[in-house]
Amino acid sequence: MATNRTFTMLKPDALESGNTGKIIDLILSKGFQIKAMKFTVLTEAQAKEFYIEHAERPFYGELVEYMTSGPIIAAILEKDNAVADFRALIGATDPAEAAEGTIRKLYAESKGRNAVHGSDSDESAAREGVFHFAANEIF
Ligand code: DAT
Ligand code: MG
Repeated sequence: MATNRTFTMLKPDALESGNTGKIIDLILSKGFQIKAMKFTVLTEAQAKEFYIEHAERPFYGELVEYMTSGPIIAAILEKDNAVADFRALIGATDPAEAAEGTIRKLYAESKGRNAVHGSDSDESAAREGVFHFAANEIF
C-alpha cells in the first residue's frame, strides 16, 4: 500500500451509538479520501491476529471480545502524511486524554471502547490494509 495511506476501523461502540455518519463526514472534511471501505464482523481469529502485537497485554482478551462484539466499518484512507495526520485526528487512546475536536474526544466512550482505530506507522497501515481487503477491493 502507498505510504500516503492509512487504515482505520470504526469500532463496535461507534456503530452502536449511531455516530458512523458523523465520523466519516469528519474524516472526509479533513481531506482524507476513501480508497476501500466495508462493513464486517471480525471473527475471534481475525481480531486476535489483527491485535497480535498486544497479545501479552492484560487487556488483550477484553480487546478481542469487544472487537468481535458487533459490526465494524474498515477502511483505507488516502491523504498526504496520512498516518500521522489521522492519528492526530483520532486523538489519544483514552478519550479522557484526547484533545478537543478529535474523534475520540467527541465520540469514544472509554479507553477500551474508543470509537476508532488508526494505524501507528506506514508498515502497520500496509499490513492492516492487506489484512482486511483484497487487491481488487482497494482503489
Ligand atoms: P491505539 O488504538 O491508540 O493505537 P493501542 O495500540 O495502545 O492504542 O491499543 C489498541 C487498543 O487496545 C486501543 O485502541 C484500546 C485497547 N486498549 C489499549 N490500552 C488499553 C487499556 N489499558 N485498557 C483497555 N483497553 C485498552
Ligand atoms: Mg495502536
